Amino acid sequence: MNFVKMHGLGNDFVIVEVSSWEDADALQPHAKAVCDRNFGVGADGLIAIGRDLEMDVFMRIFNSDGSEPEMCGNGIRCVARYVYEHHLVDKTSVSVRTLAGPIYPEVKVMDGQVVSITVDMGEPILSRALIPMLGVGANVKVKASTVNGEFELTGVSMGNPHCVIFVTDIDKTPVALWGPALETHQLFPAKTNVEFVQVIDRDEMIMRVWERGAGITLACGTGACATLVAAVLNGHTGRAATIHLLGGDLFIEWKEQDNHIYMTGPATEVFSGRIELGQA
Ligand code: ZDP
Repeated sequence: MNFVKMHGLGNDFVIVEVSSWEDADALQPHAKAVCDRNFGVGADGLIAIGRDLEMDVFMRIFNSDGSEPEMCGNGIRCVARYVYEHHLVDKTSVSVRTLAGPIYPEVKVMDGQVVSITVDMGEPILSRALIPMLGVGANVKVKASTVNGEFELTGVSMGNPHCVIFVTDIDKTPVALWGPALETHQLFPAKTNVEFVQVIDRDEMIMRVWERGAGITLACGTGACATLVAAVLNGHTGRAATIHLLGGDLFIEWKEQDNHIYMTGPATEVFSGRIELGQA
C-alpha cells in the first residue's frame, strides 16, 4: 500500500488513496498496526481518501486504536492540501464527504505555494442528544464527578464529541490523568475528546487535548473549534481567537451570519512510502 505521511500542527496522519468509500472498510483492521510508532509507520490516525461520486472527494479516518470518528479537523486540512497538490482536484475550494456530512476546505495559495487551509467546519452541535451527552435539560454546561474530583464542563459536537474544561494553569493540568477518566465518563455514550483550556485574553487561549481513541496529541482541529464555541458560551472570549496548541497555532472564528465555524491552519507533507498490510 502506497501512502503519504502528513501532519497538521504535529497531529499526524498516514494518507492512503482508495477507490471508493466502501473500499476503506478493508483498511480499518490495519489502522492500529500502521499507526503504531514502533512497529508501523507511526501516526495519530489513518486517513483513506478518493474521488467521490457527489462531492469532489471523500475522507474516512481511523484513530490509532482502530475506531472510526466522524470528523477530523487537522486531517481535513491535510486532505485538502493533498488533493490539490496531487491533482485529484484542479481548484482550491474543495468539497469533502465525511461521516459528519459535507465539509468545505479552501486552500490558500500564494506565489504557487500552499500557505494555509481555511475550513468551513459547519455549525457546532449544541443539542445534548446529538453530542451525544446524557442527562436532562438543554444546557451543555454540566458538572461531572470523576475519580479525580468534580469538573465543570461544556459539551460541544463538531461532528465528533468534545468536552471542554477551563483551567487556571494549563502547565499544572494532568491531561494524561484527567483525560481518560472524562473520555470514558458515563455522560458520553460515544466517549468524548477532552480539551483543557487556559484563557489568556479575549482572543487568545492555550489548549491541551486528550483525544478519544488516540490519547494526547500535539493538536486537535475539531477540539480547537469546540474550544472557541465553549469559550463564547462561557463569556471568556469573543467570536474569533487564536488557539495555541503543543504543535502550533490555529485561528478559529464562529461567524454570526451563518453560525458556521471557520478554522485556519497549516498542513504539511512529510514523506511518502510503501507498507505491506499485515506485515506491520
Ligand atoms: O473524535 C475522535 O475520536 C478524534 N480522535 C478524531 C480525530 C480528531 C482530530 N485530532 C482533529 O484534528 O479534529 C484529527
